[in-house]
Amino acid sequence: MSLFPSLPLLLLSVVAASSAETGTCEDVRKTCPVLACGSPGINGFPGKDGRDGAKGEKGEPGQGIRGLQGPPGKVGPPGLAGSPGLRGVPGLKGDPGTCPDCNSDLDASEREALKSELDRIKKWADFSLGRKVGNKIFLTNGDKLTFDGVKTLCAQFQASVATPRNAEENTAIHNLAKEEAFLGITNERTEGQFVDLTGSTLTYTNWNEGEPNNAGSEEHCTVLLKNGRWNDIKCSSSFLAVCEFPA
Ligand code: FUC
Ligand code: CA
Repeated sequence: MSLFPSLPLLLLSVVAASSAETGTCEDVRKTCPVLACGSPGINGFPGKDGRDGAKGEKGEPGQGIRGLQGPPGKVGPPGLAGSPGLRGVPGLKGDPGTCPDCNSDLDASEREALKSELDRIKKWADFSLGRKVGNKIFLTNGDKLTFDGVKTLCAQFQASVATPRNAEENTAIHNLAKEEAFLGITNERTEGQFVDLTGSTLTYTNWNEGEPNNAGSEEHCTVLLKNGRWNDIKCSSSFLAVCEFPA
């Protein structure tokens, strides 16, 4: 059993002691002066905790050393698109346009006059150049170019690289060309199969003895030799440019 009395018993003894001090002893003393009072009882236990007090005022800032600055935060989301810029300055005036049908305002007699003028100029050119064969005319400007260079040059004049379709055309080119000239014949697409520049199989050939031999495995173009026969040759070499025009 505990050495201490139970709580109700303890409270009872405190009340009894207090009552004895405030009332009964004085009363006794008045009526009985010879009777001595007892000593005061012991203090009771502290009461229960009171309610929380009102919140105090904010304290002074602390005195500790300021910490290091932290790393930057994450990148925020992109902002909204801005408003359109100012209108640019107007561009320069363009070149005059072409209009193939714009001569339609010529009357019939004017068109007839132009046509006959053109025919006379063509006859003059044929007579002067003397290289017309069938419906073709072969021309050179004397340039020596790579095969791609010859193709580009001829295309600039709505012409194509000279391509003899028969002995007569071959002779016409031979008479015109005083040096070895590229012909419009290659096997760039399929080794061993020479074709014209439209990709069509040749119906006329005039290879020199032992040609085409694809020397060095890099001869995919064709030149007209000084003897009038053909040799396969490197396309990157430069030879005379001869173009053929419809006449
Ligand atoms: C012959 C030709 C070649 C080249 C070389 C110099 O071998 O077949 O194409 O012209 O001579
Ligand atoms: Ca060859």
